[in-house]
Amino acid sequence: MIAIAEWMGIKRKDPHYTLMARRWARGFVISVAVGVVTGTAIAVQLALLWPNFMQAAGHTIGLPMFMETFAFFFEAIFLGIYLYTWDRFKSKMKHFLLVIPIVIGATASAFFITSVNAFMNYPTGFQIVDGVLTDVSPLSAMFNPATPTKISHVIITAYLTAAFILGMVAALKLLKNKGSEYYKKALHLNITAAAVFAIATAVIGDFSGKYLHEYQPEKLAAAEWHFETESEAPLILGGILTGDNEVRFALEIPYALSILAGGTPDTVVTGLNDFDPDYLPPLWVHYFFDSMVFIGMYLAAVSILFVAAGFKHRLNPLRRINPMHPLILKLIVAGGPLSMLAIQAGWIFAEVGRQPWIINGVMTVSEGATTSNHVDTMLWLFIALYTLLGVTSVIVLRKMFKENPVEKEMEKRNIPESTLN
Ligand code: HEB
Repeated sequence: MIAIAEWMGIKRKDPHYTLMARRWARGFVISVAVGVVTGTAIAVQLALLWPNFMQAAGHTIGLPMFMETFAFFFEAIFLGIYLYTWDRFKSKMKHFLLVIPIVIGATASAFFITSVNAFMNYPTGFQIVDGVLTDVSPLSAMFNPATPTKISHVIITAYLTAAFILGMVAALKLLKNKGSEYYKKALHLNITAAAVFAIATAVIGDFSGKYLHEYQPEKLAAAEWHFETESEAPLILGGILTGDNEVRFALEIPYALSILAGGTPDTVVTGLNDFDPDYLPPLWVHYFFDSMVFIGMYLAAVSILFVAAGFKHRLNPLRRINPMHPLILKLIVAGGPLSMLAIQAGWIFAEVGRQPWIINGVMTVSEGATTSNHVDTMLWLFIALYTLLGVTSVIVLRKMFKENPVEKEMEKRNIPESTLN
């Protein structure tokens, strides 16, 4: 979003967009800094809590893990240069070029680290001889069947969330101060981007479903409480499961599970009854899958409504809706926290849905974990660390933007409140 805003500022010669890029970049620095600390915490966790996992899989996934660190440094170095060279170039385009490596670095970071998670879900690129992983091919471990859908779903939903968070801020400001042109443009830019990302999310989410059908059918069956192997399988939304595996109070969308799995209603979806009951994930993942999909639909509906209402063509049935109506603004505000919840729900579904495995079919979570007696101490320490980080980042971000509001910064930089002629 920073890159798009800076680009718009140059193309439209509109200092409002340039100011957005400046301000968002400052907030971004804080989240990158938090990312450094949590990234280090994860490295410590991997070594201390998952020694057997790291020993078994370290050779196979060492490459993307190292590449992730490399991508991070790439991003961080250019972010430093970017921040300090705003007014140093005669041509604004030159400064814009510096944001490209930041986008590449941040996205590559997500790419590499998610490929490690893809490997845990569908491990390839090695042989097991006497219980030891040998004949390692790091590249085929990295590019396993889970990689394409996982990486694209993670990256696009991260973009979607960023656009909604920034859109939420703009909508909140507009609810207070209806006239602000800066925030109207910020809202428009973010929610238009969000509509594009939301459609892409739905398309890729559909591919993720097809991936599960082919490679992790037990995860899909658990998500959908699908017990009998059959075609024309319905998608089950919400509901509760009774003691004898009867689904109650759910909304059923006929054929939708078969279509999600294979694209046609006659796709046969394997049911839970046909898997080894010792290796099935807990069935409560259903709620997490549902929440994610529901939020995905919500975000798509709200952002598409906003964009559609903006087209004033006489054939557009939504043209009479004011996209800046307080109700629409409030729906957008809700989209901010909801998108974050969807990310959490998606991860909980993907990870718990792989249980009891840490490396699918190769090593269980209990085999991968440490046998040390101090896991509970570690838990408290990490909770303390994450709480501290969470609280400080909120304080720092609030202070940063409260002390230097848009109006003040526009005055300081001689940017007019309106740039529309
Ligand atoms: Fe999601 C995950 C689908 C939306 C975030 N997803 C996921 C999965 C699936 C899906 C199937 C699993 C995969 C695996 O495991 O491999 N989604 C989906 C759909 C939808 C969605 C269909 C609707 C559109 N998501 C969504 C949203 C979000 C998300 C909205 C946010 C914002 N997800 C997610 C995550 C995850 C998921 C983060 C984890 C990772 C992976 O990929 O796995």
